[in-house]
Amino acid sequence: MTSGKHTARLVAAALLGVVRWTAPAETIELPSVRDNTLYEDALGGLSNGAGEHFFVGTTGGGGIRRGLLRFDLAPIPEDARITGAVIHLHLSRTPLAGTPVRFHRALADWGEGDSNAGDRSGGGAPAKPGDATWLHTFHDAQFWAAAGGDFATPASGTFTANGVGFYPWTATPGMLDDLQVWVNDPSVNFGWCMTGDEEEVSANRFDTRENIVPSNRPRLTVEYVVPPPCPADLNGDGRVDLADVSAFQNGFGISEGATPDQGDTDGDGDVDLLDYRLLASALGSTCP
Ligand SMILES: [Ca+2]
Ligand SMILES: [Ca+2]
Ligand SMILES: [Ca+2]
Repeated sequence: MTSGKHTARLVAAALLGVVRWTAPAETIELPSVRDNTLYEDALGGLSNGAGEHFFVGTTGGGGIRRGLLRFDLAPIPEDARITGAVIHLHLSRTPLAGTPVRFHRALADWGEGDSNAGDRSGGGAPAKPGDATWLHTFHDAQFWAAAGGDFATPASGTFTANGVGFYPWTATPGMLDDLQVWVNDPSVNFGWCMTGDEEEVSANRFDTRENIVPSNRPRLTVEYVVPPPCPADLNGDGRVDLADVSAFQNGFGISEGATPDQGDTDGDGDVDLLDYRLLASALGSTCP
């Protein structure tokens, strides 16, 4: 492999978050902790915080619906590297197959009050205190910067709904980025705002965490690895010093299967100058 290709592979691996630390990947399953629907409404008076469904798309009457969905990632260590995720949703009613469902990173906190639209949930119910609405993050005193919710564009991931059923959607790289940001800084985890086709009749009805059937409720499985506590301390004596540099020199050039004690400080399986950069930046420090 030429050094140019080698470097390109390293950069690609870093971008993809590919890691091969000796610690095995952990998998955790998390339930939705909050979900709601933004019902297009100039008065911001509709919500469905406690209802059994949320909506994404456009109703037969032309009203836009956007879903809000949040998972609490606190069980995952803040220094974990997210390596994969699957979001599990149950679609329980749809006007047609083949509609897009987009996940956007929500940019403001939002609430879930006691409103419950029951069987007529497509139309929403009068918003209750603390509910998210088309205008409010928390009804009736706190507002989105923009009507219809504050969320990042373009979407982090787009999928296609093809009729009623269970959807295990494998998180896209953009969604893994969202999860990584939220794990590193829980204060900005406002979950995803989900949008659909806002031009055609397309309102997909998904089941919420309040759904009477537990297996229909949204959940997220996340795979992650936790880095060794002090990756530059190659010999494990609690300090990063010249003895570690010496160990690195011995391992330098290993192209695959390297372990941390051989100098693979970044966990990608080889021992190269990227590992030395991490070692050099920690030189002289003691481990926590
Ligand atoms: Ca809810
Ligand atoms: Ca050491
Ligand atoms: Ca390496």
